[in-house]
Amino acid sequence: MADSKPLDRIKSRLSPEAYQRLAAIQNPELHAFVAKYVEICNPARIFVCTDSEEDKAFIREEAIRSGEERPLKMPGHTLHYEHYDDQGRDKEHTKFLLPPGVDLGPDIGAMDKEEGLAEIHGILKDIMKDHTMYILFFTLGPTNSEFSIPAVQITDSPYVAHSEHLLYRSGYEDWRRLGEKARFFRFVHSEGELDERKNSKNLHLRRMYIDNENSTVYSTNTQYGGNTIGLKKLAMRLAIFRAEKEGWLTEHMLLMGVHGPAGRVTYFTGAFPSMCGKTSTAMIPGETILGDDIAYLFKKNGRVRAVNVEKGMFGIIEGINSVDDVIVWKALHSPGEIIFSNVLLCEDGTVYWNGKDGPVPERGYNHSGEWWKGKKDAKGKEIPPSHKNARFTLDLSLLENVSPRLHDPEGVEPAGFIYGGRDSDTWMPVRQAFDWDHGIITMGAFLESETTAATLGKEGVREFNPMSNLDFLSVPIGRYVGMNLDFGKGLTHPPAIFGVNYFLRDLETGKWLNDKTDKAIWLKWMELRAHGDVGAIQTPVGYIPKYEDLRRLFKEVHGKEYTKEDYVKQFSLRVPQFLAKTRRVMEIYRTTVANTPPVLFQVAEAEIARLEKARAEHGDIIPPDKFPVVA
Ligand code: OXD
Ligand code: MN
Repeated sequence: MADSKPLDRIKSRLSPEAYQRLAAIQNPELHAFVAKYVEICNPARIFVCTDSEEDKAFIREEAIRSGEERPLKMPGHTLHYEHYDDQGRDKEHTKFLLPPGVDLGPDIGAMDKEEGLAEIHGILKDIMKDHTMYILFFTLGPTNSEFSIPAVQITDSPYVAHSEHLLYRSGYEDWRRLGEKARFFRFVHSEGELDERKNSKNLHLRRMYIDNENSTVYSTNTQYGGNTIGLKKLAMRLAIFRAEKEGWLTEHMLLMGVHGPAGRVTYFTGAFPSMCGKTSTAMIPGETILGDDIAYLFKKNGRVRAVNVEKGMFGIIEGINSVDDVIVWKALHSPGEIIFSNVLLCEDGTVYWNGKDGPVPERGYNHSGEWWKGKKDAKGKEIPPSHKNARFTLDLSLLENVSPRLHDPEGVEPAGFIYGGRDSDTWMPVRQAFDWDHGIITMGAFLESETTAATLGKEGVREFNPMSNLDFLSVPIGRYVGMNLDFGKGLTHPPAIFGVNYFLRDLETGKWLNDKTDKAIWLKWMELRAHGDVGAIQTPVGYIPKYEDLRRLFKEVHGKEYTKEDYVKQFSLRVPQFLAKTRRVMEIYRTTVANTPPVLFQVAEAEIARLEKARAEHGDIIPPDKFPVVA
């Protein structure tokens, strides 16, 4: 920017306090950015937020005063709605703005940068003329940590600002400390014009445009968190881009402590596509949570360090009940700051969501307006009480299983990485890779999952989703797989890699083969394996548990009898399915992915050869006892 004093350009629009707050951060690039978007968006008022409780309270009050949230009976609880057609991530209109000559491949939405910038700046012009602009400062990752990234969010939605206070660490003081050194991410969001229900109404102008080179993301005419909360899925794309340049990883991963024998706590990360068990795994009773969505992974002195980018949870509420989700259930029924979105408001002032304990109410109010049992939408489809992608937003400190290491600036060292998708017919419930490359390739890079309501579009379609991260990739897939493979090099203590599947069905009856709570057992087994405390069975696709170890764990953890019959059904190797999957995904890498590391094909071919050999010896479906036990 030619102007050396950008703050002075907008001084007349700022209160003395707001001016002072911006000036106290000595970062000319920040000042130029803020001035530019004040001039373009032309807000009616500007609020610059610090880390103080008073400022956070102001944002909360604004959310209610504006009508974007309404208070519920329980102290601290509020309710928010989005437009009926604005209930998930809009993949179609989420695009990278690419300079000429840059290509991210056919799976990643992109457009010409100049064209995209012109379009988005046109949309942003005067968009805040009736709104307050909130300017917020955060750190992605713990404050005062070498692993964290500073971020600034401009938004005119107090709901978005409020959500970010629950989900991210306030970073105004960190920004002041860093001054010019802050290599920051920046986000500009406007919900645009609102209808009488305070919902974005110009959905035809819903856009999420990502400019990697300038670490900037624009989001317009939408309110759904996955499209608007800049620090969540939008920042993730910027972080992947930066991570590639610097040799670290940004992953769609939970982070948790699994409690082993004699008080041992072992840390795990876990990558699952949206709505495939990531949050419920991180919330398993008896274990501790550090995060349920996004982790940064670094190498330091030959070891992996992991931090949760967030400090809160934007969780899916559907199906949460008092039996399966004891800890969240308790938090959702206690006073504390929680935003519920797109659930049913009942006549008695409480909320109801699909799958909650108790009878379905006869009527109420939800994302479709007045609601009654049997109500249909414009397409004739019955509207459930709450949206399938309805959410709750809270600070992890409201959960009794929060880890004391959550804010550790050094992060934690994971002993295992877990990859899992929604797979009805192939993967067994849990298995361990032979080594780093085998795990990254056959469990991470070959992950497929059936689509869910977290994104707009058809559900239940099997999709290729490497590391559960496809929706957020900002570098071409082949290079991203390469980053993951390279990350393992030079590690003195590489994490063990596991693949899990909570969604396996019986081949004949189509029935689920596992209970929701079985995942607690797989975690305990992985914890023991990460320390070499139990042996395993070596199959062509990795190590699987021995029956007696699982039987003991089921008994100890759930007091449950685990039968050999169940074990054999769950852990038999389904050779035709594994072969088909391996070939299907190899074909994708061969035909649509540029620069796939050659080792991917070698490892997959070797797996195919092992599968073919096993089939020749034992047939299509091979029970575990046909394979050798190893230490
Ligand atoms: C999320 C998602 O909200 O992945 O975490 O959609
Ligand atoms: Mn997610």
